[in-house]
Amino acid sequence: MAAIKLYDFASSPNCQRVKVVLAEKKLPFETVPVDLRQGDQKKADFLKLNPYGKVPVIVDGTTVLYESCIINEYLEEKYPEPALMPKDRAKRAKVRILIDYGLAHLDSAYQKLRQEATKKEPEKNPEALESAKNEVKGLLQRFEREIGDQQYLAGEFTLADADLIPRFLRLEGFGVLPDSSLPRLSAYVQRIKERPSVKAIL
Ligand SMILES: N[C@@H](CCC(=O)N[C@@H](CS)C(=O)NCC(=O)O)C(=O)O
Repeated sequence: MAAIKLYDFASSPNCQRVKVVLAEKKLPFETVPVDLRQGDQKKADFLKLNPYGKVPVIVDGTTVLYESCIINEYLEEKYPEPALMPKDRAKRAKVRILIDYGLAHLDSAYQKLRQEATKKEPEKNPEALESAKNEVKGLLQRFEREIGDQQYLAGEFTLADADLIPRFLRLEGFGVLPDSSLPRLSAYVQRIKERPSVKAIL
């Protein structure tokens, strides 16, 4: 079986979530670097693979796919062992709700925070940054409740953990996590960082 090709930019969170799943499933893959700073993702050859002009893209035999969460669903279906989705249909739906919450529902607050956190000095605005952090922390309470006394977001390690860990790592970088108002989520992020699949993207 030819190795899966991953068109990758090392620090891209969207690529990282695919790398976590490839590693969890121990699937051999080769990375094809795409230099986003040079605009490689907008070149004609790359646009043939992904008309959106973004990474990640995977090529698995004759299958070419983009959109990181969709790639991960494909990998789960095609390479079902070890399973990263629950057997129960309703629980699988719940995993997808968590992913949607963390990536889509939380996104506008996350983007606001990212904008504030990455401003350079004289534009920096400490009040606006604090307020953006607090808004995200409020939304993260959902995960605090979901984790409860479980190890991972949906009990066992699932696609929810793989898909959301790059975002939680960014939130650490922005100083939102760890936080005393989010003790379970903070401990969870430390715990998940011990998994070899996550260590590999740190
Ligand atoms: N929804 C897409 C987003 C992909 C995405 O935004 N990739 C970024 C890197 S993290 C990218 O390629 N940006 C380059 C650009 O937009 O030109 C996914 O989940 O794969």
